[in-house]
Amino acid sequence: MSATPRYNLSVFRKVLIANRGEIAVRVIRTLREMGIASVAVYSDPDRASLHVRMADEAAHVGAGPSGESYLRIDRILDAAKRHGAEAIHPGYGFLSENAEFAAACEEAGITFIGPSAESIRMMGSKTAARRTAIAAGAPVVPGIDHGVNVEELREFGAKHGYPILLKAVAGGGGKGMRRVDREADLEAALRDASSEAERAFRNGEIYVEKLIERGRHIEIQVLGDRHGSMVHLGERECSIQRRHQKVIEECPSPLVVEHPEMRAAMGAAAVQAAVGAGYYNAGTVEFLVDQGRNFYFLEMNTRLQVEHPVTELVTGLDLVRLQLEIAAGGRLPFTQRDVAWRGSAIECRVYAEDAYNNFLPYPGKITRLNRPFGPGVRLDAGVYPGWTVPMEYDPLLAKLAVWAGTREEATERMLRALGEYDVAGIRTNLPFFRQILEDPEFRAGHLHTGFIDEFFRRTPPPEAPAELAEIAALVAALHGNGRKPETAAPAQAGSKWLQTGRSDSLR
Ligand code: MV4
Repeated sequence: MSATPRYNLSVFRKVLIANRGEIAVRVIRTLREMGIASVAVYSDPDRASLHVRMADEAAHVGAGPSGESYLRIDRILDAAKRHGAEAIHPGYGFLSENAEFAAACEEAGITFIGPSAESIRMMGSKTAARRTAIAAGAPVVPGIDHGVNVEELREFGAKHGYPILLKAVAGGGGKGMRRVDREADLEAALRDASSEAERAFRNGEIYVEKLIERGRHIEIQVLGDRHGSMVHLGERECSIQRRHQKVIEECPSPLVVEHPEMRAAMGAAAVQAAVGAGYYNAGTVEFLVDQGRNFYFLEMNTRLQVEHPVTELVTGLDLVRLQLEIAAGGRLPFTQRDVAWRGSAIECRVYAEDAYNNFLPYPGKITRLNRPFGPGVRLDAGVYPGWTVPMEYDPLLAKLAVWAGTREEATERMLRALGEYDVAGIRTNLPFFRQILEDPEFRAGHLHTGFIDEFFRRTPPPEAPAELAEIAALVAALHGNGRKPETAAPAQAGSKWLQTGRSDSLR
């Protein structure tokens, strides 16, 4: 008896995932649904990781530090060849936005599941991206589209006024950014930004934009095939970030719900910018929206994003499946008119970090894990009970996403799911989400890039869990100071909580 033939014999038979953790698991799941064999790669500390257990095959690619494993182009390609993979999905992070890697894949006759090396390279230069957006007719923040010196900065400040924002040409994700409020601070700020950029990207070039305060970070998902079709899949609101790490994302944006015409306007601008870059596969165009609801192109991410599940929940599409079909030369199976948005989705990024101690990474062994299930709950996780979260990598454990008919219902559903979520052995940022979701400003949809800062200033620290209170009581008893156990731990957490808020962002 032969197995039932799968529909998509024209896609790939075997795909290697050049990543780890929850995103590798995410990709493996779609590969399995499509009847495509999966090859995981792993480093020494990832030998027993979930993605390795779930894949059909696995290849060891080196030691713990990513520079010796997940960033080794030669070893990844070698693994793909040895295992007979026809294509590589890069996930996010690691080699996903490395033009050299995309080129090396194609050179080796292996399909890179993403855009061309040329598109990656172009968008990797934030000034080239600005020029492309301008040429395509997308609005950009007033700025200078090339690396600048202090004289050019002075001139820009005098012409446009302060505050201004220095940014790294090779940057992205907030590294090498400096807010400047007055001309007297320019020289030192340029020096700092440039040396930070040099260290992070080995490129110290800096450009400048007018700073938009309390803007909203709203991004548009785009999807293009290699036959010239491009659509947008609507927006994600990502304004809730701390230290340029997104914490909560949602679709739709509460602002777009109030002003529905914004979706088509931002969508059209994103599609124009992507078409202008000769883009194909999945990509994300980031916009900043000011208080007058003007939107400006910021940059384009040439990969699948961490927060893609909220778009999937609301559009009903599988972005990884579409990425695979497009990479295999397929046409987009729908047009812009067919894309529909239904309900509301929210995602929380669950990290192994101590919400009571300045969000310090807190890896270790997961001794107990009870996960949320039920209506409208989606959990993209890369962990299992008994597994030790390694300290070498980003401590993202899981993405908890919920879908419901409205934002209010989604918020209640998230709170319910968070209540079911129980992790022991390590610390997580789960208590922090409960507080944000109960925050009146969050509930009202009043989101902006300064949200977390202001939240820390107006919100008392979360109640420390019972264990912490018990330890505090024990310590208090040992010292015989007669302090009330209930107040000891939260009071201590309180100082760290506020300290976190103070050091955060650009407002
Ligand atoms: C900005 C900005 C305000 N004005 N550019 C952050 C990362 C990168 N993608 C671009 N980012 C920003 N660029 C101008 N001209 C605000 C952000 C920004 C941000 C700044 C501080 C704290 C949190 C933020 C979250 C999203 C975007």
